[in-house]
This record gives sequence, structure tokens and C-alpha cells, in this order.
Amino acid sequence: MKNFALIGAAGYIAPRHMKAIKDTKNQLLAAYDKFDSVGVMDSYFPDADFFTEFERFDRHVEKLKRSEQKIDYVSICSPNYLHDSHIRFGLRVGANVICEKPLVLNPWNIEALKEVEKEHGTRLFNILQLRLHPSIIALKERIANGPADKIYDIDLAYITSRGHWYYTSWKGDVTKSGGIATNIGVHFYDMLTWVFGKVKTNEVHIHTHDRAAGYLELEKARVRWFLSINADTLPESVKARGGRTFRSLSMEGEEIEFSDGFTELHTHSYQHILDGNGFGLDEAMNSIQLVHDIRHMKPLGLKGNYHPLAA
Ligand code: NAD
Ligand code: HP7
Repeated sequence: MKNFALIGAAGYIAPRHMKAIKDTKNQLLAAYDKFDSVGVMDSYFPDADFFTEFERFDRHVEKLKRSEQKIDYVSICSPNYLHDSHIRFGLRVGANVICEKPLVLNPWNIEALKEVEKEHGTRLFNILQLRLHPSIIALKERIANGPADKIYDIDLAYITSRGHWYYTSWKGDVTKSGGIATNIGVHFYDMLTWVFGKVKTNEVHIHTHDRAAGYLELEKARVRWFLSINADTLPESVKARGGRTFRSLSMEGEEIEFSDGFTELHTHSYQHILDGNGFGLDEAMNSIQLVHDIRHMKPLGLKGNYHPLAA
């Protein structure tokens, strides 16, 4: 049984990490968050210690390090811009680290973390859960076994509606979240580059606070993509049934279903890591480079190969 500590315990995604720790038959010994609304811990680990001050959490983890109950893994569910600092803490106390996406905001942060990882001899893993989605695994196998010179035409729409709160929270602050392409798009950029290979051409057509659209040429695909958190951009058919989410990947006109089956992927991610696999710093590089580039590109407007939903 492995011992875990968790940073960012009061947030939206933390319970999925608590569940993953429990489902994989491990235990959470300590948790930290600046905000104290963490009653959800009782549903998973009522005996875990909880801290609202970093220094007390640090002291406790150091104490455990010198006891029989050393922390084996630190899980990180804090806002994106704090990840690298929290990762360094985890590695420094001699633990492996499991960190939420996006691992960091900029590619050079990855290089810096490689040094720290080497220094401490433990490992850092990134949650890249779409790589464990059965439909995406099947797609990757299909492409790998298909004709080597085929370039696939892909349309990808990823609409996950959010209310006004999103813009007030750290998620709406580009300096903290990286903006929507970094905070939400990172999932499908990682998935696309994992399946279809490296980026050859990258165009951004639109990039605002609530939507982004662009065109990517990858080694094996031409991708028109559209990303939005504004419910007004949902297709009429989805609006009519009261839906708030629309995830669609079509390849050469064929719909690849991947909208379901998201909720268990954190547990799969943990099991994958505990089994000696996991996705490390090198695996995070392609999508972190891409979101960094998209963040700094000047949108071209609706020209060229734009996604139909962008208009
Ligand atoms: P959230 O805002 O709901 O939770 C973040 C938590 O971090 C809050 O409880 C906040 O109090 C805490 N926090 C802020 N500053 C802190 C600090 N200095 N020290 C300790 N705690 C601090 O956000 P969330 O949606 O839970 O997102 C957390 C992370 O998980 C982000 O990196 C996000 O990108 C990622 N995420 C991933 C998925 C996924 O599908 N894999 C889904 C949602 C969020
Ligand atoms: N929701 C909340 O109540 N609070 C939140 O903070 C977020 C959502 P989905 P996930 O918005 O930051 C996705 O769209 O898939 C509500 C991204 N993950 O299924 O869980 C929401 O209003 C993630 O990387 O959200 O998370 C819905 O009612 C990104 O950080 C419900 O939860 C996160 O949005 C489910 O919402 C975000 C993926 O796209 C895989």
C-alpha cells in the first residue's frame, strides 16, 4: 500500500484523485489547500490530516518522511501556474509526483523540472487521461496499422460550457491558467499529437476568452479544430435537448465516439502509474509547446482552413 499526500484538496477535481487513490487500494495521509471546504475527504479518507498553511503541511510531510509512513506520492490538483512549484516540493520530499494537466504553462519549465527530477531520483507523472480512453487507444492502433503515407482529414469540436464564474476564477486569468486553449484544449492537442504525430503547421483563426479555433497539420493528419466554453456555440441539436457539452471528432467524415467514459479515467491513470507506466516530462512536451505557441500567436481571422463552427 502506497502513502499519498494531496495538494489542492478543496477543488473540483480533487475528489477524483481521492477516489483513484482509494480505488487503487492506497491511502491518503495528508492533504493541503488554502481553502478549508474539504468535507469531501470524509467520503474517502476520514483519517487523513489536513492543513491550510503550506508550512504546517511541509512540517508534517517531513515528519512522516522520518517515520514508518513516508509519503510515496504527492498528487497535485492546484491551479496550473502553481504546478511547477508544487512539483518541486513533492520531488524535494523524496516522493514521486502525480500532477494534473497542463503539467506547466511553458516548455522551458519542463527542462527545468527534468533537472530537479534527476537531482532527487524520483519520478514525475502527468495526468493525460485521454491517452487511456478506449476509443482513443483504438484510434491510435488503427492509424498505426493503416497505410503509412495516409494523411487523414479531421474535424474536432470540443465545447464544454461554463458559466460566468469561470471568468472570475483563476481559470479565466491567462497568467494563471494559460487561457482556454491551455486549460481545456491541452487534452485534445495531446491526444491528436499522440495519435497523429508531431506538429508541422499551426494556424490560429480565433482566440478569445471563451473560444478558439485553428488548423493543424500533423505528420498524419490535417485538423480543423474548434474549442469553446460558451453554450451559445453548441450545435442547435445539442441545445434543443438541453445539452451543455459537445465533443466530436470526425475523421474523413466518420464520427469517432469519445464523449463518454471520462469519469473513470483518473483511476485508470493512477493504476497505469502504479503498474510502472505513466506519462512523464518528455510525453508532456508536444502539447505544452503547442499550447504555448497558440497562446502567443496572432489570430488570422476566418481565413483558410477554419472549422465550420468557428464562423
Ligand atoms: P479548483 O479551482 O476547483 O481547485 C483548485 C484548488 O487549489 C482550490 O481548492 C484552491 O483553494 C487550491 N489552491 C489555490 N492556491 C493554492 C495554493 N497556493 N496552495 C494549495 N492549494 C491552492 O480547480 P480544479 O478544476 O480542481 O483544477 C485543479 C487542477 O486540475 C488544474 O491544474 C486543472 O487544470 C486540473 N483539472 C484537470 C481536469 C482533468 O480532466 N484532468 C479537470 C479539471 C481540472
Ligand atoms: N465543472 C465544475 O463544476 N467545476 C469546474 O471547475 C469544472 C467543471 P466537463 P471535465 O473547466 O477547468 C474539463 O466539461 O472534463 C462542471 C477539462 N477536462 O465534463 O471534468 C461543469 O460545469 C479540464 O482539463 O469537465 O474538465 C459540468 O457541469 C479542465 O480543467 C461538469 O462539471 C476543466 O474542464 C463536467 O464538466 C475546467 C477535459 O476536458 C477532459
